[in-house]
Amino acid sequence: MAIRRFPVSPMTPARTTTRHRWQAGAALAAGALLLTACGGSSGSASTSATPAPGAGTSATSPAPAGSATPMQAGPVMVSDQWAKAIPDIAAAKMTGVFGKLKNTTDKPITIVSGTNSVSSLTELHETVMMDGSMKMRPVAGGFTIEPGQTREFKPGSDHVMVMQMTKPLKVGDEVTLTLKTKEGQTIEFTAIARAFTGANETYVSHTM
Ligand SMILES: [Cu+2]
Repeated sequence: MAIRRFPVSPMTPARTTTRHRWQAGAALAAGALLLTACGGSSGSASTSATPAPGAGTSATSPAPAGSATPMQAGPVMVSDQWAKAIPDIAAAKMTGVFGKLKNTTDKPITIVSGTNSVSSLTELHETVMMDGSMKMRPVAGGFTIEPGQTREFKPGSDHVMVMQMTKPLKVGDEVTLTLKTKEGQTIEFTAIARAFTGANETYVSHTM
């Protein structure tokens, strides 16, 4: 199994080309690093006790102006979209993009792939409990959104992972995602990078 702990670095460059199964919760520091790297992991209380930073209006992670303007993008209405700023890619060459996607069509859609404007690799990730800790991994089969339903992408849960970054993503920088559905639709929207420091503290405390 490709599972390891990472007391210092969340990921080596070599692993970014395959997958990352991270062991969150090993230590407070490890959890903080994980969030720095990926913006998405959680402890066992992920769905019940963790606030939703993606909501965009929480006190701990206020949205920069203009970062969460709802917009129609193909078959979905996108709202509260944001990306986690990565000021130092020496520690992490990836980040998460989050937001709420509402299927405004009358048919189910399944997001199966994507590209982004700041790196060469985009993955669709889920966060799952495995062997007693939370790990992120590419989701099998994509993300399905039923007609009229909203799927929220947020830290500690489903998210879009921007990988193999070659330069920092500073607060206020933009990431444009172009997602493709199994049905052939395109969902393109831009998320603005937000500092996630304050929310991290709350988040890690729940994680641990
Ligand atoms: Cu991820």
